[in-house]
Amino acid sequence: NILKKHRLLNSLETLLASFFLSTFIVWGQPLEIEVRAKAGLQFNKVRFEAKPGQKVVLDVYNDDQMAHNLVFTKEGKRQAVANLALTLGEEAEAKNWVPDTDDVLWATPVLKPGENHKLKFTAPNKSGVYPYVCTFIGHGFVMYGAMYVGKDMPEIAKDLNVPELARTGGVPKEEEAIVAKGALKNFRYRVYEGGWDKLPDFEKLKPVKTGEAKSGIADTNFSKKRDNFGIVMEGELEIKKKGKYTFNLGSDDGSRLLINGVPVVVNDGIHGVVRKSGSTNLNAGVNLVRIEYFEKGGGEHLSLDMSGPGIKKLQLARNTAPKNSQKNPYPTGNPIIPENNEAVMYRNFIEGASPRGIGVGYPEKVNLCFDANTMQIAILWHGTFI
Ligand SMILES: [Cu+2]
Repeated sequence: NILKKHRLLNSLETLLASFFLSTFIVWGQPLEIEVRAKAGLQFNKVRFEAKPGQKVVLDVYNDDQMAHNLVFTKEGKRQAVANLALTLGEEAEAKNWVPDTDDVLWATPVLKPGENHKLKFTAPNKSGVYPYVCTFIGHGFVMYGAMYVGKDMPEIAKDLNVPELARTGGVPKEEEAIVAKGALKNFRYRVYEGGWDKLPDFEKLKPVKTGEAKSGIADTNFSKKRDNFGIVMEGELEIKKKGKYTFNLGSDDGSRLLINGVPVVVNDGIHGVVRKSGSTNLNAGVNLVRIEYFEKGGGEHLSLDMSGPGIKKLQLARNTAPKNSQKNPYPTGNPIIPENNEAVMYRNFIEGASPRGIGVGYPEKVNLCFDANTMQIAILWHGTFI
């Protein structure tokens, strides 16, 4: 009996010690939280807890193919801020879709596909539920979450501070999330100059510029010249699940993808945009990715994405023409890019919109109704199309 009591006291002591220790750690260090914007207008993390006055580092990644931001608002102001963002009009882009109001607490810039931003702030001293929302063109209707400060989170199925999809279990699970942080780690590039008709042996040439890119995303803009150049980009891809992975490589002109030194996709020669794909088995752990690219004259393009166990479509290149080309590579007026033109249109009376409503359903189960009278998005919802 005495022994039992002693054991009980011991475990109680351990419990108390770990409690004080964890409390100390929580107060002493900033809270680091990762939030990723996913396809289908969702944040992978829709809620988290913080202590009043705690320092928070929110690591925001955009894994999607369209732009997003993340804006914290005062309590109960999520919808008001999201609606106000829609009235920004021409100023929207310059203001990162963040409206001028005291209701906004902290905000990231608009993040393009593959971009990352660390948002640092101190949680309010006042306990409460502080919403966060993407205010980029109409996403605010469905793309949001909440920070619980000094407050317990209710059961998720009953939490009205998270989107309906999250309440019903539709949020992508963590293990389904993209593996590599900001795509490729230790990402380095070397830029070469020369007019080739196919990929040269870059190892025998001297680069005109070398550098490291924190974005971890392949980009033809590493070169200042727009013609007669080549780029070699190398980075580490962390794979969580062993298995077969497929890579799609598109380029104008030639390109080549090597993984662990072995060519997986060869798309060489002078041509317009040509896409080729290849598959390879990868082991869990760090794999070395090397992208070789060259452009002689005319248009230029480089795109690369991968899919495989737990990865739906991870973008490893910017998929864009360079900054100084005429076309804006990112959506500015259109909230959703239909993949493979699979969007479904519905043109009839839609409840909640004027008779001139146009309904569009997208493959990611995101639907919107555009009101042609007011030239605005009238409704945006997740789930089944009309
Ligand atoms: Cu968004």
